[in-house]
Amino acid sequence: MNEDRILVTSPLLPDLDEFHELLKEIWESKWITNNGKFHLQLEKALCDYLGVEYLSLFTNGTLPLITALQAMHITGEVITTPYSFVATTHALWWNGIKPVFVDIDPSNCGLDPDKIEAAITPRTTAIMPVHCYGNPCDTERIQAIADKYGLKVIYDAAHAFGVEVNGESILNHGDMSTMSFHATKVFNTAEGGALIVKDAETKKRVDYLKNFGFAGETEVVAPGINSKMDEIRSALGLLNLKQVDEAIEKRYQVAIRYREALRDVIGIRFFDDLPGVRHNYSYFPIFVDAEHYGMTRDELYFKMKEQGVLGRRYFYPLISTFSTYRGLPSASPENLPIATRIANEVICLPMHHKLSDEDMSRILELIVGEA
Ligand code: T4K
Repeated sequence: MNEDRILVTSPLLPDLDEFHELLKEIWESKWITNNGKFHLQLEKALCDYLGVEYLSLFTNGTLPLITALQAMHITGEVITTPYSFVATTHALWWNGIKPVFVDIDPSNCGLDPDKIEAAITPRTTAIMPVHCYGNPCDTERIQAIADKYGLKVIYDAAHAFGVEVNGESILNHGDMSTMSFHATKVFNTAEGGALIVKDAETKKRVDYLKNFGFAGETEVVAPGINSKMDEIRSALGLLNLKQVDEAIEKRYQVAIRYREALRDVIGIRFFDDLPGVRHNYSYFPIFVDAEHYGMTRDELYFKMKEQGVLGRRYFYPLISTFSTYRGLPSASPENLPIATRIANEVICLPMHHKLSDEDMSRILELIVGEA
């Protein structure tokens, strides 16, 4: 492995001795999964940190999506975005639900509320938007449409750890929100995730569903799955939570430097902070307009790659172009012109708490020609 490579991200890891201490406790207790002490502590700590009332931990960020749909008995068609990680749409497919792709708003890369109503049919039961890169969707307009047509809203908030709008957690919008705590996320438990719900009754149901549907030693109330977070990952989460604010602050400093250096580069677009939003700087996407920049996105991407700077083209190709989905009427590029263009323009630059000034100079030199 080339030690000089700069990767798109680097996982937040706690002090190994501190982790050892918690591992010792786990070893001594001989309780390593199924609603253990650290699992309960992490659920509580995350509720406090995120400003939500009911959160259920999961083993990854995909199973809460699948479980949310199960918990609300969603069927038929669900309106969603093609501009996301495949897990968003796969969760629908695994529930036998037909995804209906709607185009995105270039100002936040989330579902475009102006285009949702035209996609609603008598079979539509829900909307599943994504707070892409942690940019908040237009939750008010999406909710107004959902209320008008009696639809549920499930936010895939995998990127939105700690994001707030006017001091309020973004996770309190819609009927449910899901999170990913994968190694590549701002906050991680190696693999992990969560489902945020609105009331104690629903949390109870979700907790049954993630434990095979067991509501007691001998009673199974639903066809559940196994998606319980174990004690080792929960302990990792508790330690990472203590340092996540510092990591977000470091990411913010990276974002500032990128923005300063790229502001006047013709043909490169990026996001600025939105008023009233506490961002988490989970990703730093740039969008390359080949005509004005003088190089295509892929030319820049591979030039960076050759030099050991491994950005990622999140989210290219669009989910709607994958073989499972491309036959759907809503998957046609004509239906998704903005998402299609943006997927061909995007590079997520390296963004993490360990990025050094030298790393950033190297990255920027490749894009701007100066450090
Ligand atoms: N919804 C949305 C909107 C999502 O973005 C995701 C996941 C999900 C749902 C599903 O959540 P999970 O079930 O995954 O919890 C990565 C992640 O695996 C995935 O979690 C994430 N989104 C997606 C956007 O990115 P890959 O295939 O790009 O990962 P990989 O292995 O290429 O890693 C990316 C870079 O991260 C590597 O270049 C190096 C670095 N890295 C990675 C790992 C795993 C490390 O430095 N250390 C590590 O341990 O999908």
